[in-house]
Amino acid sequence: MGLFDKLKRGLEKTKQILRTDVRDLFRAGEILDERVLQDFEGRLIRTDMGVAAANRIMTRLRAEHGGRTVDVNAIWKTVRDELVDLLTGSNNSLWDLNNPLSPLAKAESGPTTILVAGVNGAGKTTSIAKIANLLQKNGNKVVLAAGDTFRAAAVEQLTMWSQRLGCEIVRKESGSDPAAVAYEGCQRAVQTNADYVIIDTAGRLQTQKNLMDELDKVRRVIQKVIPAAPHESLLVLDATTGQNGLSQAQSFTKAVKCTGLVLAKLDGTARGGVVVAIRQEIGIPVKYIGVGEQIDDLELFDPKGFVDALFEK
Ligand SMILES: Nc1nc2c(ncn2[C@@H]2O[C@H](COP(=O)(O)OP(=O)(O)O)[C@@H](O)[C@H]2O)c(=O)[nH]1
Ligand SMILES: [Mg+2]
Repeated sequence: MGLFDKLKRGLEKTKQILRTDVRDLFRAGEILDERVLQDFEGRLIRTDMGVAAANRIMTRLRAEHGGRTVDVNAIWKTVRDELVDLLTGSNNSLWDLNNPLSPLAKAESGPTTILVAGVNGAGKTTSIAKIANLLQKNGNKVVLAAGDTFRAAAVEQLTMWSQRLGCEIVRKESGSDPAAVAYEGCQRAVQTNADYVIIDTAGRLQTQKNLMDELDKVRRVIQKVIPAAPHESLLVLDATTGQNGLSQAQSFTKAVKCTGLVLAKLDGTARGGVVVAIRQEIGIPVKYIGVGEQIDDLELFDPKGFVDALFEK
């Protein structure tokens, strides 16, 4: 099964609401009145796109089609266009879809540092392995730093990935200071002329102040080795947690600065529409999506491709 098929499966429920439930709503030749529009809004919200996104779509629909004779194709085009705009965000300078590394910031010189955070089980360590794989496939040398020192199993998990990838890993015994591991990871990356260093961290909740402070400490300490670090600060979200994960992510990004999202497990949810809600309500670009447990199951997020998949039969 190809990556695109996996994504499509993850969108099944959302697609079903959009296609089946809405099919009879707009009748060609009738006048598009407020009753139909409100009915449509309710269905949009049920796709997990969230209220804010649904509102934006409705505003545009009203302006462009309200009170006029229904042209079903034109209505769908408006919905699709608005969805693409929503997912692209305000800065239209989206990355180059032909270059899977283009969403990632790059250091002017020396190793680029990527710090990865999120709640427990979100998919951080797996996503790190996938990103490292992507970087290596594109000719980069990568060092991993096993900064989740909270659980021994986490260090083992990342070590196993590093062996499969054939890249260096910096690790310490569990219970060590994660900032120290991150520091050494950066040092090692500089010493070995690595292109990237990716720092894993233990799962944490935005409400755990000491753990959020710990993330700040990691940032401060790595800046002693690489002043502009972290160049990229990725928040990994579990797509299967839907709207719950959303509010959690909102507070998380308020507590620590994030430059991008990785939305993991999009293959495991039937409600992929949540991507729209996440983009709209968190205001940070979704850079990659995880569509499986294997090393290649990572895709560059493509708003237009995503919307096409949503409306494809
Ligand atoms: N189906 C699926 N499973 C994933 C994906 N990403 C991670 N996982 C699984 O989710 C579980 C937790 O992942 P892990 O990377 O250990 O999460 P962490 O605690 O945030 O580091 C593991 O069983 C992973 O295999 C994904 O994109 N799709
Ligand atoms: Mg982990």
